[in-house]
Amino acid sequence: MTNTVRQGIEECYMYVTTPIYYPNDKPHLGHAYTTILADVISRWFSLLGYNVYFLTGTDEHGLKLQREADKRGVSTKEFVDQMAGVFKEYWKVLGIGYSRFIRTTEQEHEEVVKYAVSRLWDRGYIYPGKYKGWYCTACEKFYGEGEYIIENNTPVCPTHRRYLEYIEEDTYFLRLSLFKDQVIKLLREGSIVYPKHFSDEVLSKIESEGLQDLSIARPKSRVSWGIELPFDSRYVIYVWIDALLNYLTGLGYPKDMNRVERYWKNSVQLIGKDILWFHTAIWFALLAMLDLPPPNKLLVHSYLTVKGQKMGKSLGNVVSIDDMIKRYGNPEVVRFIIARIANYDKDVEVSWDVYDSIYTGDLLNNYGNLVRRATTLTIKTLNGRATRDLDGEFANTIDELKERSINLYNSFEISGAIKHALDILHETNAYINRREPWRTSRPNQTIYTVLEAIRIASLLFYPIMPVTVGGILNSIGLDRVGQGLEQFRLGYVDEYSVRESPIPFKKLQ
Ligand code: ME8
Repeated sequence: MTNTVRQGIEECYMYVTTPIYYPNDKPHLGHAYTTILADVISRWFSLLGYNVYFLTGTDEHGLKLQREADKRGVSTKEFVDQMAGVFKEYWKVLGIGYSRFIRTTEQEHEEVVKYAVSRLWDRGYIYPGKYKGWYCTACEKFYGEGEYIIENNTPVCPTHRRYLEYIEEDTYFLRLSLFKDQVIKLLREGSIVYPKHFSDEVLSKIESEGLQDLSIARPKSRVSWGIELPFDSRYVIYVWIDALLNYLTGLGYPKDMNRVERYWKNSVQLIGKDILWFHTAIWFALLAMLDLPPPNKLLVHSYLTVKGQKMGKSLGNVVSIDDMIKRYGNPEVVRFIIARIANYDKDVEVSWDVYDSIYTGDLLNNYGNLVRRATTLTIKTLNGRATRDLDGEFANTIDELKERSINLYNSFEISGAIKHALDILHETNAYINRREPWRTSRPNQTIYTVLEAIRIASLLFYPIMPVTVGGILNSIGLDRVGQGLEQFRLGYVDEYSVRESPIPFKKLQ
């Protein structure tokens, strides 16, 4: 990936997406988790010079929204309009720099869904039939035998722990079964799904249960809030088919296929593991039916948990984004903590103790103190000016950590990338202690090298805390962050002009 950047940045396009969230309530820390990771990835590749298009939004159709609006006594349209605004507000506070916020109730999207479904119908991928089964409204999903739990002799949703509803109705099916071998091939041979064990999980499910045709229509008598099925007005389209297609609407499908192709080739889709099946078995098949390749990368992360249970509205154990912002007084600290704890493989338990120690250890004592120490030293011993004179030996140590961090960023391992950036700061603190620049009459080399190390670590933090890092760089005389890898070279800056000694992070109350 690094090489591609060097070859010519005008060629590099990237498409980053988050799931579109159900706006039945305000977003919680679980939604922020995926959205912050996606934003950091977007900002990282933009920093390298990629042309990144970042899509997020809200999934506004289906029974879940219809029922929630009924409960609150407002029309569904009014409700989703209001809630989409709430999501945008949160993302603004958290500095989420999306390129487009898509809503599935937009006319453009409705047209795309009708177009795509008509195409599937014309090609014979859809046929009428009857469906019987147990349905979870919270998941908007039918559960087959063996997939649900039994409590009091009644099927219960394994995710939401609530009773399933028995539904028997006429519907239309999508011939997913036709694409079974193709999906298996993509999962087995491709390196689309990361981490890989998630694709193995889907593979073994398909191998043991097959890939069943999917019911994709809901009678309006039961679900009225949805996009009408183009060839039978008694039905609306299943919310998941509607929702998945948002990723194509976001790029201008089908009107601007050049643009779709340009970005889709290098698409990076982030999801939580709860919606893995939809984004592999169903999504890959749906794309194939429309003659489109699967995404380039599907990044799947595990859950934020509270007492071992997935955090979620249905379980009533959500940690609020507001509480976290209030605690640290800076939304960018929330971004840092989330990026620092992020884990694709394992669930992460929410813990204020861990969060506090990240804040105090990494930001206040490590980063903040080093910046203060270095700037004070520059002002006291060099009148605020340090000129290029790199200590080659120490620069090598920093270089190695920097390369590791960049490589991890390029493979989407954000928390690992942060760890190496923090190591740069640790090493630099130790280097100052060893060199004691205040004791020598010629401290320029040490101080210049220290400022370079701070600059490199700051660049590595830039996608996570753009405003805070921008302020820190400013205080050492650097006005703007450039694009491309060249700026990551040690010795890149001619001269530092330190104006002030900032206090970027304050002690916790
Ligand atoms: O599933 N830990 O929307 P949704 C980690 N509309 N991530 C979490 C989380 C947790 N405890 N809770 C939520 C939907 N998330 C559909 C998606 S896409 C075409 C349609 C995050 O509001 C995580 O990204 O239920 C998860 O996949 C997503 O929110 C589910 O959001």
